[in-house]
Parts: sequence; C-alpha cells; structure tokens
Amino acid sequence: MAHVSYSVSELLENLHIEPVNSGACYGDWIPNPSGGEIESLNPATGELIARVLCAGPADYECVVSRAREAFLDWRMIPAPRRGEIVREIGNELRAHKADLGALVTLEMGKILAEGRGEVQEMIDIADFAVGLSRQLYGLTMHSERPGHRMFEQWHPLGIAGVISAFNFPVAVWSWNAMIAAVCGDCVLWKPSPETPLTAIAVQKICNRVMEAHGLKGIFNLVIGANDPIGEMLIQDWRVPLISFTGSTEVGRHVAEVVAGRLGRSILELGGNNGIIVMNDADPGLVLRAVLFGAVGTAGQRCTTTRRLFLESGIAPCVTEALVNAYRQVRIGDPMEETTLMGPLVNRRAVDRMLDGLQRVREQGGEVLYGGEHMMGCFVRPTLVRARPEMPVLKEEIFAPILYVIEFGDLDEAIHWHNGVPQGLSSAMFTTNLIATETFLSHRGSDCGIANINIGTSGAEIGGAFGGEKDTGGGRESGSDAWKAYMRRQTNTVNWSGQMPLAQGIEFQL
Ligand code: UN1
Repeated sequence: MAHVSYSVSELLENLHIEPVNSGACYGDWIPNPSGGEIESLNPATGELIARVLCAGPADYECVVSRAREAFLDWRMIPAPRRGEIVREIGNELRAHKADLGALVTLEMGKILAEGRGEVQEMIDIADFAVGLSRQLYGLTMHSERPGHRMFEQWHPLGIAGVISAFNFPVAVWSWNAMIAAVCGDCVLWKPSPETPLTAIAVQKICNRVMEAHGLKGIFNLVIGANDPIGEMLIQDWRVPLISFTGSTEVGRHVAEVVAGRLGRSILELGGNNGIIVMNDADPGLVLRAVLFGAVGTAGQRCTTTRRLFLESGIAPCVTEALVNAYRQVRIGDPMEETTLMGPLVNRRAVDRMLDGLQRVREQGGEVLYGGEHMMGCFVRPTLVRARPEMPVLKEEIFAPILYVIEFGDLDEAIHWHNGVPQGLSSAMFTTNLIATETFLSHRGSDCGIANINIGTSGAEIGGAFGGEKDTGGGRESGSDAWKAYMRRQTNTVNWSGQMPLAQGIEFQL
C-alpha cells in the first residue's frame, strides 16, 4: 500500500484543529463540554487524528438557546444581505478547498479527488444560495372578491436542525445550511461522531466570517452521541425543522418523534440504486459510469450503484469488461493521488459487508470478483452475478457490492428495478427514445432521481435531491427545496370598503 504524501500536521494546523477540540459552539466554543470524549481515527491507518469533547445536555441547552436568540435578529436582516454573507462563506471554502477536502479524506477515507469534490459541492450550493437570496418568491392570486388582493409570503422558520452522516460529512450540511441561512434560519448541526473534525473545521470557517459581521449563533454545532444529544434535538419544539441523513431505521424513528410534536422533517435515507442497460447502449459509457457509481466512495454513497440490470445481448461484454476493470482498481491510502478506492469508514462497516456477502452466497449469488476483506478497513470491491428474486437485493448494504442481473425485456427490468423498498436514484443507458421515455414515465422508475446515460451517483446541486418510499421523501439542495426551510403565509388584503364573504355566503342581521 502506498505511503502518505500529505503532511497531516500541516493540514490540521491550516484548519485550526487542535489535539483536543471542543464539540459545542454557538459562535464561541464552549471550553469544556461535558458529553465525554471521542477519538477521530484515520480509517486507512487506524491512527488517532485528534480528540473531541462532546456536548452534554447542558451544552446542548446553551447552544440552542443562543441560536434561538440569534434567530430573532437574523430573520430581520434582508435576505439579499444574508446572501452576501453566505457568499463570503463560499469564498472561504474556495480558499480552503484543498485542505478541507484532504481532511474529509483523512477522517472518513474517500479519495482526495472525491474529498475535494465534496468541498466543491459546498461552494456550488453557497453560490446557488446567494442567487436564491434574491429569489425567495411568493405567488399572487386573483381574489374571487372585488377590491381584494391575495398573495403569499415566505417567512423564516426558526432553527433548522441538521443531522448529517459520515459519508458526506460536510456537503450535506452545506445543502441545508447555506439554504437555511439565506432563508433567515439559524442552523444547529449534529454531525456524525465518525467525522467530528471536518465539522469543527467548517464551523471555524463560518465563525470567522460571521464574527467579521458581529454575528454569532447563526451556525451552531453540537457533536455528541445520538443518545442523549440527537434525541434532545429531535424532541426539541424550538427546532421546527429536522433534516436527517442516515439509515432508514433511524430515519423512521426521527420521523415519528418529529411528527409527534408536529415538527417538519426532511429525510434523506437509504438508497438501493439500479442502472438498466439496454442492448443499444454504449458499453464504454456504461463501464465508466458503473465503475464510479459502484466503486466510488468505496460504495458508501446513498447514491451508490448497487444493482446493474443488463439486457441479455449486452450482458456478456459488460460483465467481462467490469471484471477486468475491477481487477485494475487501485486500492490503498486515499491520501495518495493515484488511489481509486480507500477503506471503509470503520471495522463495523467491514463486518456488515462480510455478513451481507454471506447472505448473498447463501441465496445463490455467484461472486465474480472480490468478496474478501484485505486488511484493516480495506475490502475488495465486489461483483456478484445475482437473480432478481434474491431477498438480499432488497437491502442496502453500505459497501462496494454490485449485483449484476440479466433481463429479457424492459417491462421485466422495470418491475425488478422498482421492486425494492428504497427509491433514491436510478439510471438507464440507451440510445432508444422509446426506452428512455418509458423509463422516465409514470410507469418507469419510481425514484426521486432518474437519469439517462449518466450513473446514479454524483448529482449536481441544482436539482432537488432525495427519494421516495424508504428513502424518506425529503428533498434538499436545489430547485425549490428551499421552501421547506421557510413558513408560507397566505395574505388577503381587503381594500373594497365592503365585507363580501368568500363562496358567496350572505351572513347579515
Ligand atoms: C449521499 O450519499 O448522502 O449525488 C449524498 C451524489 C452526491 C451526494 C450524495 N452529490 O452522489
């Protein structure tokens, strides 16, 4: 395995990461939070990177009450002005792209190109949010009554709670935080305890920008365990919106608790993404898209390609090309520029992959390549020839396992493609217009994202991101996803000097 060429101490210094860091911040860091200590480990080497003191219940309380106070002022700043401040955050992220990207790599194991790509995603959404800050449009309606004006306004909502996952430790926060900030909300972030340092580095960047404007409490951080900190957050009526990214199992619990207090949730849960390849597809494109989709981020994206449906005519050549490509994947230290696949995030992830593979074999899956643990958190990307009825195909195993399934006709492929609980991302490779339109029609893909001649992962920020069924139904990022971060108010103004009632009702003494 290749050696590390990036100086870790320099990187940590550039991003102001200390050997021991506070995990609770409302602009000022709480010096000694009481929630116990966690260690951030490099999954490629097992080495300690730095320690973090977690937020305890009193620290949580302190941060949320400061955020609540900050909201009262932040909501009164004009949205375009809030956008200017978000632009400065985007510029700071540009300046720190290489370092922050490398810290993502160091802490969770995705390769450098993908770590930097993740920071680029933050920069892109910051730019999007700046433009959006001048476009928080409401509609006007024609009233049925004379001399009446109807319209709607979008007001800031309050504190947006963001619970993010290890696999996109900073980008998914930014989809929420940059949009929420221009909408006039404050943000309370609980990152994954697997990736506390990237969150601290981002919080420090935000603190510097906000401090220059005399602001605190707009971006806030509480690092801590699901119990008690996550639970306190989802139960807190002062946090009207919870945006949660993670497993379907935990997401279901979040949804129930937040709904129980009539709060709003945005859920971005498991995916089980499929690509359907028609005989007329360009095999070269298929190969590149599938390789990135299935092996990229070591199979740990919610958009990772997990099921590949090949029409029988093209199946042998694509399968053979994939086995060849998998053989050539350079596995190693993700801090090395030439590495294509780094480690899984931790040993539990390795165990879950190996358990899953046991079920695959028991159910008759034929491993065409890989299937084994190498060392530490490193595994081989795995290709499996599978039958569509195998129950394991309905699971999201968060690891680089790709099932190859052969099919005879398109209706059959769509049937099996949609026959899983999850509904995040999907794709078809074809040059046929009818197949394309069928896949994108009401009887085609049932997912939140459906692409043609593009893989399932690597979405741009400009579209709304999220999916259906067990994926949770939430939408984040671009398009009009911002509406979830604001409250809509319908206004009717009567300037007629009369009091006509709607629906023609007469009600007089
Ligand atoms: C995730 O895996 O949680 O579309 C998000 C993609 C990325 C985001 C993935 N832009 O693959």
